[in-house]
Amino acid sequence: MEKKLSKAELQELAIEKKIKRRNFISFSAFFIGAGAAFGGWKWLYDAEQETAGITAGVRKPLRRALNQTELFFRRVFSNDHKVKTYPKDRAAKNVRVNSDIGLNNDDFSAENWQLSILKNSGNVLKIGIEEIRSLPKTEIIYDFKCVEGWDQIQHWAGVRFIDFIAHYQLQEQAKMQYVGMETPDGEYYVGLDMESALHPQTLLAYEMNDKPIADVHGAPLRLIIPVKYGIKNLKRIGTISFSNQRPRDYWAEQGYDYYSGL
Ligand SMILES: Nc1nc2c(c(=O)[nH]1)N[C@H]1C(S)=C(S)[C@@H](COP(=O)(O)O)O[C@H]1N2
Ligand SMILES: [Mo]
Repeated sequence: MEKKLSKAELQELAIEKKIKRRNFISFSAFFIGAGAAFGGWKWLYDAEQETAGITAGVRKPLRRALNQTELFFRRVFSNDHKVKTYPKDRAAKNVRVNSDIGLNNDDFSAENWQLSILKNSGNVLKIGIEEIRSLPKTEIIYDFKCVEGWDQIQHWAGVRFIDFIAHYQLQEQAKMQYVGMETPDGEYYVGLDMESALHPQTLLAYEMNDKPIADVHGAPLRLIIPVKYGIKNLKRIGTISFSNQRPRDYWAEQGYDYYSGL
C-alpha cells in the first residue's frame, strides 16, 4: 500500500536530500584537495634536481620559482641604482680580513700572475697587473657587507669592470648572461649575473686605502662588487669566463642564495 506523504514530510525529505548532497560535495572536495596536495608534493619530490652543485640540490620547479624572484629583483634594481658612498675619512684603516679560500697555494707567485680571460672562441687573453693599472682608475668608499653579519666602510680602487670590457673589446662576451670568476688555483669561485658585473660601481680592484692590495685581501687583483654581499667579492682573481648557464659558485653550492644581492 502506498502511503501518501504529507506536505511537511515531503519538505523534510527534500531537506535531507540537500544535506546529503552537501556532505557529498564537501567530502569529494576534501578528497580531491588532498589528492592534489599529495600529487603536487609527489611532483616536486620526483622532479629532477637542477644542475648538481649550482644550488645545493634544489628541485627544478623550486629553482624556477626562485629564478622568478631573482628576475623580479633584477628588474626593480637597475644599473642606475647606486650603492651609497662615503667621504674618504670614513674608510676603515684596519680592514677586516674574512676568509682565505684559494689564497694558500704555495705555487702562487705575484710576479708571474696574469689574469686569464677565457673567450668563448676558445682563445685565452692574458693580462698583467701593470697593464690593468694603466687603465682608467675608479675609486669607491662604501659599506662592505658580509652575510655573516658584519659590515665596514672601506676604500677600494681599480678599473670598472664595464671599462675593462670596453677596453679589451669583450662586448660580445658581455652579451651573455653570466660571468664566472675563479682564484688561480680554482679553490674559490663565484658566478655573477651580467647586470651586476656591469654595474658602474663594480671594480676589478688593485688598491685598498691608496696602496696595492695586500695578499690577505686578494692581491694582486680582486673583485669589488658593492651590489652584492662579501661572498661574491672574489679575492685574487685568476680567471674570468662568460656563459649563459650559471657558472659554479662556491657558496651557492653550500646552499647560499646564488644571487646574493643586497
Ligand atoms: N678567494 C677568496 N675570496 C673571498 C673569500 C675567500 O674565502 N676566498 N671570502 C669572501 C667573503 S665571505 C668575504 S666577506 C670577503 C672578505 O674580504 P676581506 O677578507 O678582504 O675582508 O671576501 C670574499 N672573497
Ligand atoms: Mo663574507
